[in-house]
Amino acid sequence: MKLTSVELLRLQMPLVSAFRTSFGVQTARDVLVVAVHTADGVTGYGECVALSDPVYNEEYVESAAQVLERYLVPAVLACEDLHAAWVAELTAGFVGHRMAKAALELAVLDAQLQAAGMSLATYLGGTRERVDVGVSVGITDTVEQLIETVGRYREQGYRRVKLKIEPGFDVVPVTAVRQAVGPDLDLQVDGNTAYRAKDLAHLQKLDDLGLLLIEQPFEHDALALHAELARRCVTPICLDESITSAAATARSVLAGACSIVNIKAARMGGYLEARRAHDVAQALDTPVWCGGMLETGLGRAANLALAALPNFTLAGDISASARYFAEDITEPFALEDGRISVPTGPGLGVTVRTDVLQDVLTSRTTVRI
Ligand code: SMG
Ligand code: MG
Repeated sequence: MKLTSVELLRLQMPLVSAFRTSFGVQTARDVLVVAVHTADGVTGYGECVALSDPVYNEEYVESAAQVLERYLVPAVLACEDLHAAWVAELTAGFVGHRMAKAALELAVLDAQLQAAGMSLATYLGGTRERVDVGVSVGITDTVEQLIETVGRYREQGYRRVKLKIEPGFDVVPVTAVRQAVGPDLDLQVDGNTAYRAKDLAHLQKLDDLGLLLIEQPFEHDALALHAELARRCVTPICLDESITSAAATARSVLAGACSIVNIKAARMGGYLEARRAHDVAQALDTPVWCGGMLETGLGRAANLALAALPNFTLAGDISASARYFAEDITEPFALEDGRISVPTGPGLGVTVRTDVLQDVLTSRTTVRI
């Protein structure tokens, strides 16, 4: 495969409701989409999930756009016989910027699989037609609002709910939700690195609430601290921000820092590395689930394909399109009895709605050799 040009599209997409985490509030997504054009006339898409600011990890949308334009895209455009599996190698000389690399790799993978007539789920080794999904609920001003929001999502059919927590908004609201919903709803919490060693004893109080897991309370490199919490709790510890590669997956599990892994392909440089992380976790008898970054239908399609792999045994943060956007840039994904269908068409298996894209497009940069 030979690429003739690569476009970097910037989209401004308002969220249907504000999403507050321990690191900030998201009210809209400033999305970067990579579109690769091949000499054979195929266009492949990859969504870059970096946030507007470097608050989840060190990347942000401007940094991703810049490193793609200046370094990553030229490295790939120069290749006369490109294959998705080579994108990581061709860009390995540029340190970090995994979300930017993942978006480029996904666009190449989409083009390659469209040309081959194969779906991403089939290529990755997916074994399910529909996957269990959950919903991630942001921090609210009051406990009443939180209970009301959880109740609304439950009515929509979500059977697994993740509650965002932060110091000052944890044991009390989560206990109140557990009392309101009863023991049957699968509940989990996510601290997004907001806690420190002094909070160990306080976090242990979450252990009585029948949670599925406690996600990333401590900083990304605090493996020993997560291992200490794991020793003190019956509730499994799950890592998100720490999992930057398949090797980090093995390191974290073997250190006893987690017994469940949140797999986000973009955080580890792409869907091919995510598949390796899935395989490593499976070899270590560690279940995984698919994380989310408030993706559009493009990233959501790829996440559904990934979540079809056999060791994705827990519901992912892959909610219906309507939970995020009034209008998505692809056909929307709907919830069917707590699940979403995995796309079956070639590549990502979704179509970009050019009319919606035009409405939300804020800039377009074309990179040629
Ligand atoms: O895509 O439904 C979604 C959001 C899931 O909570 C979610 N993601 O730490 O797991 C996480 C967060 C990171 C993104 S917050 C803007
Ligand atoms: Mg998380």
